[in-house]
Amino acid sequence: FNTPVSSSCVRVSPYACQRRTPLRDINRIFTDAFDIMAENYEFWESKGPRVAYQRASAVLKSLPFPIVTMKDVEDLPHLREEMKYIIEEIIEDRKSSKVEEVRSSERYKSFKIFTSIFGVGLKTTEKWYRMGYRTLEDITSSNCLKFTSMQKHGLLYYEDIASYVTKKEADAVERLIKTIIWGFVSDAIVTVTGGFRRGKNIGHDVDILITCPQKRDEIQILHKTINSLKKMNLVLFHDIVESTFDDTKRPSRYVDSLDHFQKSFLILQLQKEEENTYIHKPNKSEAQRSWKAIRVDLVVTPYEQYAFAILGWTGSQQFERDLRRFASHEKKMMLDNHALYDKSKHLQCCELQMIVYEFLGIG
Ligand code: TTP
Ligand code: MN
Ligand code: MN
Ligand code: MN
Repeated sequence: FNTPVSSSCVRVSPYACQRRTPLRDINRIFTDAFDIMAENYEFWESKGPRVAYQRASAVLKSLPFPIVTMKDVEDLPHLREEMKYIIEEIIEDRKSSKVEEVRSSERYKSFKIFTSIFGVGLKTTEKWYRMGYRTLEDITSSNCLKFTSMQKHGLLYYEDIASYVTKKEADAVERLIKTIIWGFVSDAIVTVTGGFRRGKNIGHDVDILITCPQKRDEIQILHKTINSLKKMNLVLFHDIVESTFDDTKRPSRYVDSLDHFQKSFLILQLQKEEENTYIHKPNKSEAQRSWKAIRVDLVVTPYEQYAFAILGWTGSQQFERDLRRFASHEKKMMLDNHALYDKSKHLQCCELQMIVYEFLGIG
């Protein structure tokens, strides 16, 4: 037996990067509720409340004990009164009326579907919703909507992409990409990041970071890799974004800003190794195919920025946000996916993210 952990002996840091968060979330009933609230605020583009709910959800995800009474949450950071009210409702009748109202609202349901289409963001979703579209069928059967190439492919492989990528499939993608890249740069470093690096066994895509010690060798890797994948007929869609990194510029102060690495958002065709690769019950067309469409992000970085890129691409979103907030508020430094900046000093060449942690004083 494990010693039961109670709320009275747990101190929770206000920074996600100073907390240990178990993979299995024992307070899922509460965190799901908060995640829905956060998502809904995101759909309304209300950044403040969205971040507040994400932060509160992350606090609850780190708890080593299940919430049973209001006493369990009274000393926790980032929990606002309205959030405590939701917790109270759930403790009392297993659900919150406020959250159920959101979950069943037409707007939330449509936004959830539209934003889950690869290539469709909030702007497009809002436009479609304003035009009166509500379901996926409304979108696919419309004759007056124009789609980008990304969206066309997102709709074409919607079911595959909406079903989760399993760890096994991620491993297969990793092997494939490594074999190709090592064929032309034998000392390239290839690392799976994102949710899988955090130990999750499912994800919505496979995030892969690539670098090599030989300076400037990395520049051709992405194009060569995609050409090889194309020759093998494995590319269903690709979109290459070239690097926009400018080392004369300071990092963005904005903690949620994106990075400037060269990258590609792909849909690859992966041969099914076994029958049961779907978490959900596969529909007819999926079941008939011998392959599954998988979303893959490939990111190429200069060698001296690799540690920061790995750190930034591992997530979770809340961990990254708090790591940056911690660096700036507690250490007066700036951290982004490219470097850690100490005012004028420019720290790079870190081989390991541990060095970054050490520098920030995080255990
Ligand atoms: P995601 O792949 O969106 O998320 P995830 O891997 O944590 O979860 P999922 O299973 O749903 O895929 O992003 C991975 C991390 O990469 C996330 O912490 C945000 C970060 N990221 C950047 O740093 N820069 C970028 O340009 C993008 C797109 C993501
Ligand atoms: Mn991911
Ligand atoms: Mn994601
Ligand atoms: Mn990704």
